[in-house]
Amino acid sequence: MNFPMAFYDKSPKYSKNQLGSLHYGTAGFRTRAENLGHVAYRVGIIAALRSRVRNGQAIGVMITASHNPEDDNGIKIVDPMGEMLEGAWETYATDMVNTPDASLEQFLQRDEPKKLYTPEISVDCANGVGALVLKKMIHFLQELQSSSSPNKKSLKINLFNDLVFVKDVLNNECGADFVKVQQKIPIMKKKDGSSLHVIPNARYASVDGDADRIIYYYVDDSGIFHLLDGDRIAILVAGYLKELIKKTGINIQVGLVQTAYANGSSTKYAIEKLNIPVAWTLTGVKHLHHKAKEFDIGVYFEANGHGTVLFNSRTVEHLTKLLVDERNGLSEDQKANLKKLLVVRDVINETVGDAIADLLLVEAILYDSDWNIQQWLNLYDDLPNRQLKVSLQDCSVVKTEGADVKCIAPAGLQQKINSLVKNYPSGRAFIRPSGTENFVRIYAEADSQKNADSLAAEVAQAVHSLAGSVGDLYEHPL
Ligand code: NG1
Ligand code: ZN
Repeated sequence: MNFPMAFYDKSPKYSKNQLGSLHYGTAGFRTRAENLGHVAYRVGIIAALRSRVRNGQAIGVMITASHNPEDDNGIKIVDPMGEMLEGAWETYATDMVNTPDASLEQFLQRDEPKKLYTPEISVDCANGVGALVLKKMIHFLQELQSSSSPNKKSLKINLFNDLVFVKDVLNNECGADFVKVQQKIPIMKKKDGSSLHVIPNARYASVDGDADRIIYYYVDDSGIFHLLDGDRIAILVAGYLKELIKKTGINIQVGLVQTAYANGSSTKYAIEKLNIPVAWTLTGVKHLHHKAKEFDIGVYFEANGHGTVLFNSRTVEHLTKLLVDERNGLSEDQKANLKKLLVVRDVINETVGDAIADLLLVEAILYDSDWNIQQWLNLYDDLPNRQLKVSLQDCSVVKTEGADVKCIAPAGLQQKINSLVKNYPSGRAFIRPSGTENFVRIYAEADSQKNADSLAAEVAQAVHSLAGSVGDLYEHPL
């Protein structure tokens, strides 16, 4: 017997009324309460199936008249994080509820909607050392797969750009920095030199040459490239942790640390939607790392994909003690979530700069949430942005303060930037001398790509004329 059939009950008390069809909408199934009997029974089945797909997490069923008269009612299904049911399941629910009694048995033999998460990812190794470690990991995962049940699929990792011992290919048109800054897919070479074709909607990640940064991306059905950078990883991780903590019922604070390069939409999402405090520091992971220690759990990622999660030692001690304390008063559900929280700490590498640990954490979160990459992207829309770099005679003439957002020298430059930014809706721009290259970096964001490009070019022009530039007006990074 398949799983849905375990809930099949022919008894007449669940029989369907014949009053036309119902549709699963925003309020779930809505109609007069007296007609919802069979719906309540079938929604129970759907919730059980959904729970199985979400790896046994609790699914909510809400019955409410909301603001309507008492006899008008609705039944709604709620996902583990309080989210609304997603599209494929709404259709499945509608179909099940409208199936005549005589065909219900047959309907339940059908497959319920598939999981959204697929345990497969392709990784661009930037032809760097990450490929060597990832190969070992692939071997380990294959062993794990052969020793576990065939129903449990361990993560399949496909590598490309893994020519570790070939000259002149490291970070060349590939790797995390290339993809982040150019906002396009890298070249995709296999070992034998042949090129791979990008698979629409499949999950890709790029690490950089020394595998301390990682970013994700995919190409949709229309061939449009979508980037999920360090800010997105930070939001995914912080949101997941926040939800786990809520489910444990324990009072722990998660904080996010960002730099001025963080996309404005990610900051807004963290503060307004996740209700997480955000601290800003100077660019460079040492600054972020230091700041992250101030939170019980500090999540930090630079937009370029460099980051990690830090668990304060007092917090870890507190959580570990709670878990073993038999009189902790926690329910089984709270304990399970507490264990998950500690597992996150095991997966992540608290020493910054481990793109592979970051990859495992992202995959674990997507798996546990049953999200595909599109759902992750749908959390918020990035503000279009542009980075440029300007070559100066002497970069040290440019001085900034306040987490790089204010330029205090040369005189008049910040005022000029302010006056340019004002002309662009959602505009923001800043400059800072690079700590790793002899350039001044320009960052601009605005409501459209055209505006972000134009604002960045105007700021570059201002730097050029006020700070003593040599060479071209500006260059695109790389
Ligand atoms: P500089 O060159 O100082 O911008 C770059 C990155 C930093 C950091 C360091 C070290 C950007 C804009 N800057 O520094 O975030 O990762 O390299 O790798 O990505
Ligand atoms: Zn690196």
